[in-house]
Amino acid sequence: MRIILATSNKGKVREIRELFEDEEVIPFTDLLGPLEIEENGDTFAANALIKARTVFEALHDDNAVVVSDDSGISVPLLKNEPGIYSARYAGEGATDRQNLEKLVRKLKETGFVSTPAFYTAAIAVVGAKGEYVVHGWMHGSIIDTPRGDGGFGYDPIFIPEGYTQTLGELDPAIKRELSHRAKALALARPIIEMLGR
Ligand code: ITT
Repeated sequence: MRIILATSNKGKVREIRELFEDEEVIPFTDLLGPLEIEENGDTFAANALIKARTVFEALHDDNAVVVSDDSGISVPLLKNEPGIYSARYAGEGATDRQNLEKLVRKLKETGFVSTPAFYTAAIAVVGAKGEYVVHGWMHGSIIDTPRGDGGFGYDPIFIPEGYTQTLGELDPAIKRELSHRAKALALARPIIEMLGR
């Protein structure tokens, strides 16, 4: 089955490919080139739908099944910041490192060295036969000192529940099993298969 991914984030593309290793996974940019997508929704689900719909409409192919991922990290101590603003926490066009550094700075301001946090992923699946959104979560904590360079984004400061190492340090197989993305994609799989038939 062919899955078109509505994302430009290389970390997401890598992880989704690993989780769908028996399927053909194509980033939309390979087919359409760069596309301006305005993520102006106020939830992960709304933004995931905006991305998948925009790519589906641009493809003009009723057989296409488009999958998007809108995700982020939320820290209850910081009123659930950065949440849906995770990719632009340090400003529009900020790098993963700049966003992570801002979160470390905010955590340090509270005086805590560690605090609970969770990742959310909303996965939208859009095809000619319908539109669906599912979610997955991964709970754990963030720390004030990045460790390891595995994963992407906020992974060097995120320790999943039940572990002592960050996702930057842990074997990627552990993230593949536990992650918000893996959980949402497990729910999305039968939907993708149904829409792709
Ligand atoms: P697309 O919209 O093109 O998919 P994006 O990076 O802009 O790419 P989002 O708007 O969904 O995607 O922002 C997600 C941000 O949340 C991302 O930039 C990371 O900083 C963070 N994030 C999401 N999942 C993550 C993960 O598994 N590990 C680390 N950081 C993650």
